Amino acid sequence: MMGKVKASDIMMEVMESWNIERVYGLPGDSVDTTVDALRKKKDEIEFIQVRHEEVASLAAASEAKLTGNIGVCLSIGGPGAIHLLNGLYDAKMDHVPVLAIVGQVSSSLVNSNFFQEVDTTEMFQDVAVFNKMVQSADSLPRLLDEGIRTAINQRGVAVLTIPDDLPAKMIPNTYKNVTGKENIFRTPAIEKQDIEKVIQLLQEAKHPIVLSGVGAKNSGKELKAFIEKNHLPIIQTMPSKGTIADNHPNSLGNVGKLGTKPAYEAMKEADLILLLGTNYPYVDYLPNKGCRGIQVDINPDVMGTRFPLDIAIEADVKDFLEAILSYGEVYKNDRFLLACQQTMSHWNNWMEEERSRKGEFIHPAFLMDSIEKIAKKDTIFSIDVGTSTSWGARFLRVQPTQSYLISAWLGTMGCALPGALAAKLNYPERQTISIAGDGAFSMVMQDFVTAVKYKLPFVQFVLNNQKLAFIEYEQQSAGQLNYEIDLHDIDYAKVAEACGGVGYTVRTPEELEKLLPTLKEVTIPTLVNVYVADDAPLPGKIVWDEAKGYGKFSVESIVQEHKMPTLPPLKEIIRQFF
Ligand SMILES: Cc1ncc(C[n+]2csc(CCOP(=O)(O)OP(=O)(O)O)c2C)c(N)n1
Ligand SMILES: [Mg+2]
Repeated sequence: MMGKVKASDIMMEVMESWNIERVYGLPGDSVDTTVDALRKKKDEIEFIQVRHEEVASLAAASEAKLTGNIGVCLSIGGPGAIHLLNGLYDAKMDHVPVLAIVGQVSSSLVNSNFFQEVDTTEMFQDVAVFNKMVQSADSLPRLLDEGIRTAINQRGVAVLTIPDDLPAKMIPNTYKNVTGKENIFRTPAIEKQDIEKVIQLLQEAKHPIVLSGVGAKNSGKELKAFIEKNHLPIIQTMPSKGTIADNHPNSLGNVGKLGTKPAYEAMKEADLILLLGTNYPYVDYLPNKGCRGIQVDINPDVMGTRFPLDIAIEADVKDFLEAILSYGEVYKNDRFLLACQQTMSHWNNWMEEERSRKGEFIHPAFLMDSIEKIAKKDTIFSIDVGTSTSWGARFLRVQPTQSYLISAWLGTMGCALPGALAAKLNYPERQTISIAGDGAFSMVMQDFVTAVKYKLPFVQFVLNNQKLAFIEYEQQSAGQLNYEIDLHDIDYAKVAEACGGVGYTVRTPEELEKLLPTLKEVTIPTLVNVYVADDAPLPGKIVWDEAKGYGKFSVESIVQEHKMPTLPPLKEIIRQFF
């Protein structure tokens, strides 16, 4: 006869069968039995205890972004479940799989307005692709397996709400995972005629450009070969930064408000755009009408949603690139690339001036330059939301061997520290550098102690400007008076020390430079409280409507102080080449 086992113990088996190595969470009443099962399995599945459940879900989302595996977080129902929401939205919006295991009051008390009873199924409705409350212990393993599978397949969030009494029940030991990742997820094959149509459009184009996104992240090698062989300029979306080295000769950097002027101009001059694994949303920065469009994406739902297409190919970008590469050099005209490279060299000269700006204060561009100096071949950068997003996007030249972690679509403050925790847990050997503003860091700073507790040595830079600078500029660009953007200062170095880590404070470029060698190899979580200069994060292309609202930072002062108009427009440069 088939034996009986505790439902919570089978849950662990299901998770193991999906190669889940770790759960981020905080124990509590409605998940006590599940936590007890995790305790028994602690050699196989690690429990990372956080101080705020939001950090658990953000770390789980970061783990999924970094590793490609599903991230898992766990919380009690009610207040803990509510805390999870932000990180779950981050996973949803950046299309990565995350499982949230959430407790609930006992089955007999569900729907009785009991203590801490929150209708989690209702609450998670918008965020989850799989969202079920378990009704019987017998169905627990099946639903857990289905949740994980759905989250991976749909690159989204699965929430499994489990009433308190169910995990302790004894159920028949009949669960078998017959699915397995490799068996069920297959990508569509590429049609030869589609590739030939792409080649034809490419050969008809004078100004072709590639915009690559997260869908191309796992095909850096093929993408590099494709753009090099065919003399194509490439622009990368911010979340895919580093797929092609930022300093690759064909790279025009990122596009958009935080992007480069050459990228903006190349978009406007393009007569063919290849969208590879991206659903880039800011249509104002995409090419003008009349430009032809080719999109390759594994998700047919996003085809043509941002830009009218001539060809849509449902495929993995890697398969597409391999297929087109088998035709060899299909585009021989390098004139547009040469023109783009010339504008880029002007831009890079300007960037160089910005990064070497050294004076009384630490300019954020100088800080990024310094961070680049201590970075290693395989560094993981975890970047927060605020002006640090702009400085990182603009000044950190990321390599394909490095990783660049951001909250791209939710854009939530407080994402960098959880990202760094996930980075060090998954890749203990890789150097990890987290960069956050003072506002963003203080949203999650209690979890610096989590890094200390689990011995996760990374460097946390806090860009201390005692304000919400990003919002200050936002208010100015909207022509509003600044209001409630100043932040009371905190001694962040002391915070780090209070947690058992190491804390430094630097106020001048010299102090920073002196500290750099120490930061190269850290064995204890280390925080650097950097008092930064009050610099505006300049857009690559100042759209007039936005610029005219600036008060303190008038267009003129931006242009004069940063010498922007010295950059000759691509339009003029193109004339030399055609
Ligand atoms: C959770 C959350 N709340 C509010 C915002 C809106 N927001 C975006 S950037 C920013 C200011 C960030 O300030 P800080 O971390 O100090 O960085 P700074 O811009 O000063 O460099 C705010 C409030 C957000 N993105 N996320
Ligand atoms: Mg700030």
